[in-house]
Amino acid sequence: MKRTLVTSALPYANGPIHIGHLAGAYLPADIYTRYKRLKGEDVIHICGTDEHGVAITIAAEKEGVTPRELADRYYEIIKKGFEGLGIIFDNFSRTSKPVHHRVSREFFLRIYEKGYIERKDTEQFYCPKCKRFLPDRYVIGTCPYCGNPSARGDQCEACGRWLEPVQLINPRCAICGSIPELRKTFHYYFKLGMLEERLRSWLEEKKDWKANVRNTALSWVKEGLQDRAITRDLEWGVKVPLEEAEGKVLYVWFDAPIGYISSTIEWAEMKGDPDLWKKYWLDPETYLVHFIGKDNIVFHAIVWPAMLMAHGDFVLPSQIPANEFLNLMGDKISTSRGWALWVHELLEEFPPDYIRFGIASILPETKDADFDLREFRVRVNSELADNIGNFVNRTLSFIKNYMRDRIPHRREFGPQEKELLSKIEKTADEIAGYLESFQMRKALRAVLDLSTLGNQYFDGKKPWATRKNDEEETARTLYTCTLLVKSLSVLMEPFLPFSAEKIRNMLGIEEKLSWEDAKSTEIPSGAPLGELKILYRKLEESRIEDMIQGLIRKARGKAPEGEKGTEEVMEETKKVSIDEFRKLDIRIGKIVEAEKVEGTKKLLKLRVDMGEKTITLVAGIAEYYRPEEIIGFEIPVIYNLEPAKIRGIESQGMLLAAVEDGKVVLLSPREEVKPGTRVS
Ligand code: B3M
Ligand code: ZN
Repeated sequence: MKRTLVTSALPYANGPIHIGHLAGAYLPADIYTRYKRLKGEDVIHICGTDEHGVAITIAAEKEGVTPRELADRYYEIIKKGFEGLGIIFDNFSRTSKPVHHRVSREFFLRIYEKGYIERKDTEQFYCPKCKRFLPDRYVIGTCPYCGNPSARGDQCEACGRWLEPVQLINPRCAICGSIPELRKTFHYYFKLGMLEERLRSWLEEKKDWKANVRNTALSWVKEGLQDRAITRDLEWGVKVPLEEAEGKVLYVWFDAPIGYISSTIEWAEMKGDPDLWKKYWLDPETYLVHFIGKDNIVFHAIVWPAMLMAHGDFVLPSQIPANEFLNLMGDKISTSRGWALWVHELLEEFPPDYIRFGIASILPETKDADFDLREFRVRVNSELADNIGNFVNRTLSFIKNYMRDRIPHRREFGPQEKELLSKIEKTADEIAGYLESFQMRKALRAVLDLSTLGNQYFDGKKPWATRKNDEEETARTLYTCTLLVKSLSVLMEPFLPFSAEKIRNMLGIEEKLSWEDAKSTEIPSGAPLGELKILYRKLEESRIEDMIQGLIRKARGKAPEGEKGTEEVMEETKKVSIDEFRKLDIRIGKIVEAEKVEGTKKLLKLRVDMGEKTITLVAGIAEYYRPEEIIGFEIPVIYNLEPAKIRGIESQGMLLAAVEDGKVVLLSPREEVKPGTRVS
């Protein structure tokens, strides 16, 4: 039987998980694993937190805690978030655990002994003020490739390139801002060049990979692979297992992927069968699938396979279905700007299946996607509530109300039933095919289409009419609908596990169903239904609008550099004193220029004459007003608001407008006044 080892990228334990992370790796990985499990295949899903490296130490320094304290805190938050969403791991480990340190050191030693690692003298930045070496993100400067002035020493966020700190132009210490000096040190280099040929032909063969992943990796290999330092002068991390290397730890991108192995080993130990991990990692028949976001492609498709090749014992990845990025409301997700939806917060707003559904239906599988809360609401209401929810609830309530609450007995199927049943069978295979090839969106679409067919069948058969004079026909209809309800509960389970279980409870099915059960034409006839519950409630517009306003307020409350941490803006509307109100400097301004903000659907950039000067505002009104029609409008502006960077543009105030059911309506004085006139 096919054996599958699924991994999801190990999240850094330096903050909670947001929807971008979910869309990149965790949700598709969970959908895939759940599907394999329903198929009855041997599959495990392995993950854990990535707790080393400069991403952790910098965050810890900023919060004034130790790296361990930081990691302890976020490990719990991240783990709880996944649990709340029903993302199931067979093991969710931590790279700070002894087992991981041991396995990483053994890995290093093995490839060191095989000659793939070389010690080299080198120069490295050292901050004379902080009195320490500055690896990776401890240095910021200008990217030598694209000119981004705030590139980090390990990677440039603007152009995506993997950098060495010494490549930066104008380097500065990220902590104190001093100009660092170069000091002599030595490091251990992984001789990637030795594996270049092997990597290239291995990648060439991966014709079944997603094009973006294979092309990116191949083009990088073709540029030629340089030796890379895989150690750092740092306290926090996996100690280099060589006596001469006192004070050095492994580079986080060297030890982190080894976490996939150490987490599997820990899992086997916890199961009381310490050798169990071997059948996953040592048997070449294992199908190893790494779910990641696209920023991790080079490490998973080049460096990690090279490490595995150098080591020699372990299986190589079979698939790396990397997803593209997810944006939020037309703008890039940015934790430092506060522009993100966090899992733990979303779970307070919505049932987990709503969140899973909202993201699964727009997964960035082939290109970047956008999570828009308004579209999310429409989709939940029309697809979950009006389509699946409606079909399940109308079927089961009919049985409850008119069929003595018992699942009807099977009758001979007519042509319509046969057609529907063959459609169910075909769709189940189709969905399986989509899931096998990582096309989760299409798979979900097919589930929804099947439910649409169910609704059409129900409408066409009119059981509410036939029940008055044709018991036979009514039973046939409801038997068939119930079959489809059961099938849906199986086919939707990878996406909507909580509702799938609810449905089975309503059907009174206690045993675990398998993928094949989606196609069977058997249901527990004569059995009473469980307690009926509304499957999905519609989302109200006002709730979504409140969330959007909260998001905007939060992003505004953030310092542009995000230095302040995640302080929450008070959300509840409290009474304000007259003094508090007077702090607001509201004035009338006149719009003199307006243009769309490139790459967004909702934003306009305005130049507003305030009398004494002209200021720039970024406003989310592009869906309601065309730039040319608002020139000359007079609008109230909060004039003394802390400026905020929106899409790289400094917005120097905020316009006030009426928001009616989500629609923005601009306000103006009844008669024209001079620009700069105060509102009080
Ligand atoms: N922690 C990077 C990230 O969170 C990294 C992934 C490691 S996977 C082995 O983007
Ligand atoms: Zn760059």
